[in-house]
Amino acid sequence: MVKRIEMEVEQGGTNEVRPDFFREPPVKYTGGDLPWQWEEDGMIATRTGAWAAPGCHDGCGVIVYTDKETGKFVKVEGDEESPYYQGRLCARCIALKEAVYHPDRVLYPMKRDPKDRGRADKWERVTWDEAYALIKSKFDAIKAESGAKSVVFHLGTGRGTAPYMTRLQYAFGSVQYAYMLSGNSCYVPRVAACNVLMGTYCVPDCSQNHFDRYEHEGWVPPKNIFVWGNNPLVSNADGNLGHWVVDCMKRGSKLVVVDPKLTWLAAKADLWLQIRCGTDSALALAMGKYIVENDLYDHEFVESWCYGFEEYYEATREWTLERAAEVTWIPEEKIARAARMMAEKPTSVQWGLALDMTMECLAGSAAVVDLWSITGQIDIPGGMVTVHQPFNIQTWNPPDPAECLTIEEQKTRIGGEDFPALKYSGVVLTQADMTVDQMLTNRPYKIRANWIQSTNPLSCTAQEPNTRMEQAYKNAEFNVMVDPFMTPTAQACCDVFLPVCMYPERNGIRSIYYHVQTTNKACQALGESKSDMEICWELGRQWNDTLWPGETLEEFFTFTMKETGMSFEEAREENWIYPEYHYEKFRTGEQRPDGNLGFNTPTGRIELYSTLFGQWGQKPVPHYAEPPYSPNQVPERFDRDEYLEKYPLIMTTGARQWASFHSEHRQIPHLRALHPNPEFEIAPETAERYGVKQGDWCWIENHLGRVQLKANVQPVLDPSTISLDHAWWFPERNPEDEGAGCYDTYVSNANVIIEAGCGESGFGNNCKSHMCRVYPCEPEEIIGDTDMDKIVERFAMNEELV
Ligand SMILES: Nc1nc2c(c(=O)[nH]1)N[C@H]1C(S)=C(S)[C@@H](COP(=O)(O)OP(=O)(O)OC[C@H]3O[C@@H](n4cnc5c(=O)[nH]c(N)nc54)[C@H](O)[C@@H]3O)O[C@H]1N2
Ligand SMILES: Nc1nc2c(c(=O)[nH]1)N[C@H]1C(S)=C(S)[C@@H](COP(=O)(O)OP(=O)(O)OC[C@H]3O[C@@H](n4cnc5c(=O)[nH]c(N)nc54)[C@H](O)[C@@H]3O)O[C@H]1N2
Ligand code: SF4
Ligand SMILES: [Mo]
Repeated sequence: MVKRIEMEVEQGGTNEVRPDFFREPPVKYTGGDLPWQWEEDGMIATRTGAWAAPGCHDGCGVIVYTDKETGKFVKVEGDEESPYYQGRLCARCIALKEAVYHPDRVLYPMKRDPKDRGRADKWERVTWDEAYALIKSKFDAIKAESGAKSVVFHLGTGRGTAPYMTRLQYAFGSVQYAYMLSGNSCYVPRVAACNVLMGTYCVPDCSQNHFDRYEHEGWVPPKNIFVWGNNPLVSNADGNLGHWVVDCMKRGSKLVVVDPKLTWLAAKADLWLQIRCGTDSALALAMGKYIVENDLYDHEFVESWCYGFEEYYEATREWTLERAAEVTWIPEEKIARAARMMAEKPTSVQWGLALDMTMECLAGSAAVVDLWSITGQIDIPGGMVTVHQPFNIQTWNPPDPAECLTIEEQKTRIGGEDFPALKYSGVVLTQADMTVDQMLTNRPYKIRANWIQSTNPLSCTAQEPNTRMEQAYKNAEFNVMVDPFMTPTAQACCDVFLPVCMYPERNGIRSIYYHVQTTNKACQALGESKSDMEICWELGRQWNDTLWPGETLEEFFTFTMKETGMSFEEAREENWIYPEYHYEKFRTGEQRPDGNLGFNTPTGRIELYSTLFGQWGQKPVPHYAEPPYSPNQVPERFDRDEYLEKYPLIMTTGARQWASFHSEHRQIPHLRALHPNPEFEIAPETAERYGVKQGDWCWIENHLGRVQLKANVQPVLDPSTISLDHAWWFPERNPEDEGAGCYDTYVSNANVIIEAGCGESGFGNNCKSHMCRVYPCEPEEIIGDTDMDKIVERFAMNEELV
C-alpha cells in the first residue's frame, strides 16, 4: 500500500526561518469608513490596536476615547469595523482605565544601589538622561572588560517590544536574547516544528486573511476544527481570536477538542478527547497510523508534495488504537473517530501551548504537522493556511542578527551551537536553561548584567524561581527593569527601573500574519513614562545610530514598514492594510524564495521524514516520550514506587484565566474581583479522597517544595489530575518584607514545584505534566482570602491623575 515517493519537485529549499523573501502581491486592501481619529460627544475618538501594556497577545482593534478639553483617557470600546476583531472586547481591555490611572504605576525612572536590592524604600528618582548615562557607562565598561556577550537581554511573552529590544541589544553588540521559560516552551517550538518540516508556518483558515472575512468569495469554513491543547476563547493566543472558532461553528464547522479539561469549547464540541497530560504525541501518531491504514490520506498531496511517507508510516506502526488508548486514556473508538474527522476536507487545527509543554515537544508538534500534511489540508480554503509577516514588517520577530552582528558575535549565543533547532523558530533566542545555568555558575564566563523588559520571571516565566532564577539575577552586578509596574523581579533583583507607558499612550505598529495596523497615541503618557519603542530608540541610537534610520521614532516606523510603500502617518490614515491572500502557494512558486514549486525545505517538500532533524542527531520522524514525571515513570534518581505513592496526582498548570494575563492585572480591582485568589481545579471524588472541600486552602506539594492555592472542586477533570493557576503574586502585600519575599512571590507560584529542564532539542518542559500531592493547610498556615474591600481601597484610581 505504501510506496516510496520519487522526487518530482525542485529540491534545495533553504528552510529560511525569516521569510523576508516573500514579495507581496501588488494588491492591498485598506479599510474602515471612519478615519483614524474623530470627535464624538465632547471626546476625541482614536482608533488603535490594543497590544500592550497592559499585556495581551492579540492587539485587538479598539477605539480609545479621550476628553476633548483635558486629553485624558475616558474609555475604550471595541472597533466594530475592524475585520479582525469586529468589535469584541474582553474584560482586561474593558478595565483599562484602572490600569492607566493605577496608583502603583511607576511614573519616573529610578535607581538603587545594588547592595539595597530587595529594599522598596531605597529607590531614588533620577532623570532619563541620568538613567541612560548610568546604563550606558555600566554596559560599556562590561563590554570593554568582558565582551558584549556578558550582558543578557530578557523579554517575556509576545508583545510589541521584541523587535525594538533586540535592535537595542544588537546596537550594543550582544546576541544574548533570552526568554526565561524552561525549554523556551511557548509557541517557538511549534513554529520551529513547522519551519523545519514545512519551511513555513501555518494557521487554521477562519477567513482572517481576507479583509471581507466570512463574506470572502472562495473561502469556506473548515468542516472540522481541532482545538488541540489550546483554549482560544480565553487566551486569544498567537494570532488567533477565540471568537473565530465560534464564528466558524455558527457556519457549520464541527469541533474536536483535545484537552484534559472540560473547557467551555469542549462542552460544545462534537468530540471531546479527554487526554492524559503530556501524551498528545501518542494520540497524533495513532491517528496517523489509522489514517494511513484506512487509506484516508490524500494520495495526490502525499505523492507530489511530501517527503518520507514510508518512514513516517513506519514510525506510527506501533501506535495501534489499543496502545494509544492505554497511553492517552482516550477510548479507542474516539481516537478512530478523530482520525476520520481529521481526514475530511477541509479540516484545520487550532493548536496551543500544551503541545510546547512536554519535554519532547518538537517531535509532538511534528506529529500534528504530519496529520494535516498527509490529509492534504495545506493552504486550501478552510484548511491550514501558510502565513508570514505582511510586508516583512518586523513587529513580532526581531531583526535578523546577521544584519547587525558579526559571525563571531552571533556564535556566542548561549545554546546556539548546542541546539540548532532553536533558530528555526524565527526568534533567535538563547536556550533558557543553559542561560540560567551560566548566570548561576559563571561558566564558561560570567553574565555580568541583565536588561529585563516586559517579563517577570520570578512570579511567572521561570521554573524553580526561588532556587534558580532569583540567584541567577542576583549573581549579576547590574540589572535594569523596564515595566509599567513594580514587580517582584524588579524589587528583588534590579538596580535601575525604567517606567513604560500604556498602549493608549504610545505609537507603534501592530501586525501579525494577516494585516498591518498602526497603534495610535490617544493621550499623553503619565508622569515621565515612555513607550518601549522610545526607550529602545533613544538608548539604541547612542550605541549605533545606523541601526535606527530616521530622525524621529515615527520616521523609524516608516523605515520598518517600507514595503507597504506608505509612511507611518499614511498607514494610520488607512486604518488597516491587508495584502491579497493566495491559496495553494506551493503550486505556484510563491512558497519559495527561488520561485520554484513546492516548499522551502531541503527536499522541496513537506518533510514527514525531517532531513534537518536527522542532521542534528535527532530522530527524523515523530515519536512519543513519556513525561519525566508521570504515573508510569519518574527520573531514575528516585525510587519509583515510593515517589508515586507520595505524589500520586498529575498536575497541569497555567490554563489561562479571563481576568489576568500571566502575572499581570492582579492589581486591577475589577479583574481581581473576577478571580480573587490563586486556585486549583480538582475533581469531586479526588477532593473527597484527600479531605478537600470547595474553597479550602490546600498545599500542593512534591519533591521541590509546596505552594498554597484554594480548591475549586469541579467535575471537569479526570480524578487523576489537578490543574493549577500560574503566575500568582500579591501586589497588595507590603513590599517592606525584603528581597524575594516581597509580595509573597513564592507562596502560591506553581513554578516553585515545577522542575526546570528541557528536552533533547533544547525545547520543552514539564509545566503541563508533573506529579504532586494535595492536602488542606493547617488553619495557622493559611494565607487567607483576598479582602476585596481592601483591594478596592488600596488600588483606587489615582484621583490626582484621572
Ligand atoms: N507554571 C507555568 N508557568 C508559566 C506558564 C504556564 O503555563 N505554567 N506559561 C509560560 C508562558 S507560555 C509564558 S509566555 C510566560 C510569560 O511570562 P512573562 O512574559 O514574564 O509574563 P507577564 O507576567 O505577562 O509579563 C511580565 C511583565 O511585563 C509587563 N508588561 C506588560 N506589557 C508591557 C509592555 O508593553 N512593555 C513592558 N516593558 N512591560 C510590559 C507587566 O507589567 C509584567 O510585569 O510564563 C510562563 N510561565
Ligand atoms: N487571558 C489570558 N490570555 C493569554 C495569556 C494569559 O496569561 N491570560 N497568556 C498568553 C500566552 S503567553 C500564551 S502562550 C497563550 C497560551 O494559551 P493556550 O494555548 O490556550 O494555553 P493554556 O490556556 O495554558 O492551555 C490550553 C489548554 O490546554 C489544556 N491542557 C493542559 N495540559 C494539557 C495536555 O497535556 N494536553 C492537552 N492537549 N491539553 C492540555 C488546558 O486544560 C487548557 O484548556 O495564551 C496567551 N493568552
Ligand atoms: S484579546 Fe481581549 S484583552 Fe487582548 S487586546 Fe483583545 S480585547 Fe483586549
Ligand atoms: Mo506564552
